[in-house]
Amino acid sequence: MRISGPNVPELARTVLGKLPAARLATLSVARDLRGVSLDQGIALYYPAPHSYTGEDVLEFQGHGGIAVMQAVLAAFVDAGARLAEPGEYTRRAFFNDRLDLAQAEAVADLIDASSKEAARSALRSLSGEFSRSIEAIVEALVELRALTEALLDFPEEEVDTLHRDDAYRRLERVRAALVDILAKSRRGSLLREGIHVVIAGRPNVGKSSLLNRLAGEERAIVTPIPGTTRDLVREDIAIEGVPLHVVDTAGLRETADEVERIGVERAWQELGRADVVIAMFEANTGVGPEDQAILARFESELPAGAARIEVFNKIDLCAEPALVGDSATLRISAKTGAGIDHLRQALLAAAGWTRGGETVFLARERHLRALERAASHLEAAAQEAARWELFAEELRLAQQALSEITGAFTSDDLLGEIFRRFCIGK
Ligand SMILES: Nc1nc2c(ncn2[C@@H]2O[C@H](COP(=O)(O)OP(=O)(O)O)[C@@H](O)[C@H]2O)c(=O)[nH]1
Ligand SMILES: [Mg+2]
Repeated sequence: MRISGPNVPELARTVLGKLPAARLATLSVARDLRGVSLDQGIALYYPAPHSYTGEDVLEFQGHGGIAVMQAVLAAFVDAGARLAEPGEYTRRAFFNDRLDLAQAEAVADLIDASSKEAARSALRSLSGEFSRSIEAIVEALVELRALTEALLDFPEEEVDTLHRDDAYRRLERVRAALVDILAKSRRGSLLREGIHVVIAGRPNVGKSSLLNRLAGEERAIVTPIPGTTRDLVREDIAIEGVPLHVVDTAGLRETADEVERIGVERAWQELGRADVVIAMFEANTGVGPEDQAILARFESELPAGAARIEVFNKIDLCAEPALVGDSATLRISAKTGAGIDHLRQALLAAAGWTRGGETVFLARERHLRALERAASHLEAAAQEAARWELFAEELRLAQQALSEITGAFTSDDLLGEIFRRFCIGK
């Protein structure tokens, strides 16, 4: 249980009988207002400002169990405390300057992390590494703006080339730094959001078998009967810590069967939202006319940025299965598992994930948009040769976009939105 605010000393005296010494684990008994013992546990007192929220904080560790916990909670509430709202501790930490906004978001991301890699990136943001690299750019921008203000005071003819060159050199450095952060953030956002992978192809090529193989369990029904899969089957898997949302679809074909027809429609809808499409064929028959028709329709139905991986399945039925891992097209057997590791790597590569221990920032969509906006303002500034007013304005807008990330410049609506998504007690 965690309590924060100026009344903490008084609440501790009422419920625990005493205020524990600062930061010293203290065996305490919690009692209700009538003096009935409820639980015995460890109390910890963190006087302001050296606490998570920056206020006086008391933590009580009881034995657990819902009834006991609720009784102790009720005792604190009877003594004058109120229940916390979702994310309220972190919100107070933000308003008391214990954390900036990107760090506050990292708290939620750390709790929600679905893999070790995502957790590590969230912790990096929480420690302030992401914020510091943003701040560094903001500082460089502030210097550049000051320099530009000085240039504004002179008529263009009198601005010496030395100053002008200096301004452009600085701008280029800031742009390069921003490009670097953006790349790290885009990669990191894959860890947070995951990749939407859709398996598609004509009936019976082995799509459901592949989903099961990737999932490591029998998720979708597999039979030799074409048209077995009629609805979407979704499965979340992780490759090297990157979450993949894999969707198996009904085989794409014209059909008179009403249920199957709806399934095929859903498959096309799902394809329209894919990050990566696995286009599946049979290795022993190759790309036939039905496959050609599907490929042709891909051109108009797949989203512009979607990556496509062509996979030939059932190589165990082929004469020369040795061709596994051939670079251009992937040859696999969903049945034996041959080539599946290559496919896993291809999926990560198609999504833009690069292997290795490099730094990535577990950026949110919000951060990416702000970074992209800043980048486009800097781009615009670079186009403004010698119109210093416009140059200065673009720099100002870029700085503003970046400041939204750390919360130096953020609307109340956005703050409400961010903290509402926390769980209670964080
Ligand atoms: N020999 C062989 N058979 C496969 C392979 N993958 C799938 N099959 C078989 O092909 C048939 C159709 O598979 P299924 O996964 O249901 O295909 P879907 O219609 O594309 O989902 C089933 O009988 C599977 O056992 C493979 O790699 N090798
Ligand atoms: Mg199927």
